[in-house]
Amino acid sequence: MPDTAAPTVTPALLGAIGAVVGERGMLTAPADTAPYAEDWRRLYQGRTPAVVRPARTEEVAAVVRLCAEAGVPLVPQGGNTSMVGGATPSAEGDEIVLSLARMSRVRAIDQVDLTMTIEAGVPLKAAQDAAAETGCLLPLSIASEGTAQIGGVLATNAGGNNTVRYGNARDLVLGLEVVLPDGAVWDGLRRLRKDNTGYCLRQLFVGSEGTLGIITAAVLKLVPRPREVAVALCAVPSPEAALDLFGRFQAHDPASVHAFEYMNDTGIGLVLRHIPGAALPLAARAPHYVLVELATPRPEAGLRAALEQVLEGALGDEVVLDAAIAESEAQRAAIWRLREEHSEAQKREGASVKNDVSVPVSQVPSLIRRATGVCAALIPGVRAVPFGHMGDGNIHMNFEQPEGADPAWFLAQDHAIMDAVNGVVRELGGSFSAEHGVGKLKPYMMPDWRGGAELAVMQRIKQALDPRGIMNPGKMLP
Ligand code: 2HG
Ligand code: ZN
Repeated sequence: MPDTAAPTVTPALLGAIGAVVGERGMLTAPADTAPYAEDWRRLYQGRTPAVVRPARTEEVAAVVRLCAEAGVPLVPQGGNTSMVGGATPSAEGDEIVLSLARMSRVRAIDQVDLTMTIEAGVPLKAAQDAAAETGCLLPLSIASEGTAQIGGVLATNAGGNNTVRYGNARDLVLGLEVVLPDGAVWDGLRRLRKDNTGYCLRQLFVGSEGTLGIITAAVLKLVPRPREVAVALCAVPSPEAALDLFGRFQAHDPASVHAFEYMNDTGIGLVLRHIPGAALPLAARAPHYVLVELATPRPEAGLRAALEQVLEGALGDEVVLDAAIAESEAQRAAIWRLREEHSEAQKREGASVKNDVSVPVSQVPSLIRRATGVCAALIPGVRAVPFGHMGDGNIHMNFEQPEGADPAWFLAQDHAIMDAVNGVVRELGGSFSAEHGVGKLKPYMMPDWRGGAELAVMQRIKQALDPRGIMNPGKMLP
């Protein structure tokens, strides 16, 4: 065997890992490991000899130490909802998946400091619920929050619906606990609002997609829970009108704008077709839609009146064609469902190519129009399904296969579509990955977009922390 051959996973290694994590912590039967080896979009079919499920930080550290000694790669995995194959093992079957799912404790919540100390395997929704029970809000909300786990959310610097008000996952992290590629544990679980003591290591690991270490726990910022929430679904004539409406809400009170989401009628049509119970609370379909959520911790702040006032002005100026304001929690949830089920509806409709891109907020209408135009010219009949976080400039500039087309044929055009969209994004001063990360799907874009000094520094950091390249190989860096 040549020296360069990847180290194989031996029965002895699996035995040693099994002794650390116990029977409950180890899956080796192909039927059990298969769901962990495929990505959510089914773009990648990987294989793994074992899924290791440690329950404590010391167990993670011991497993990493064993793999480091053997030179065997590890793929850290949370809820396995990556859109870019960020947590999928390779097809060769020589990478061990390390699932954080059993590290699922909320260690502490401090209502005075407004912090939550939480383990990596807690699903985001469970973390939100735990915060809500103490009268606080964890202000991070993403469509996959029922499944996505805190570790993955941080490792990918997730964004989602509340970025317009509270920033990305990065902005919510005060401290981290990380198992490094040699098995050492960095305990950085500080909950300080100010701490200028050298390089900010936590921000190095946030967004590093498991390539530098394994996040095992974090201290997150909380905010007081909203006492008033108002949600509306608005029909608008154009993306430009949607941007105009955003400006009106920002001018009125930027602190109350919790979410400002854009959708078009193709996306809404797919949700109405594929998601049972989904219904449009408006008199008629429209070419474009906006979901706006206002929220405030102030009691009796008159949010509803503020929402009506802004909408009345916009209706008068024909910036809004029609609007439905939620009258109950159930109606709020139903409106949000129309937005959150876009990915699922796209999946049920057939093959789609996703472009998780960002541009300056002012450029969102140009992005939607121009990217739609270049892809329509490239693939006649392709269906543009742009949706997402208009308030922070992150649009999921997705394309659904033409009706009746062969899904495999369409997916084979993915690079052509992504490159066409990215050409527009670059001209508008944007980024090819806004919130989903680079994963396995997009490392080839890195030299073009981040080459030169920036990529060289990233590669030196990787080399310094993980010289044997065992942490999530093939992800993020080319
Ligand atoms: C969302 O905003 C997610 O719903 C998924 O980021 C986006 O499916 C997508 O492209
Ligand atoms: Zn999104």
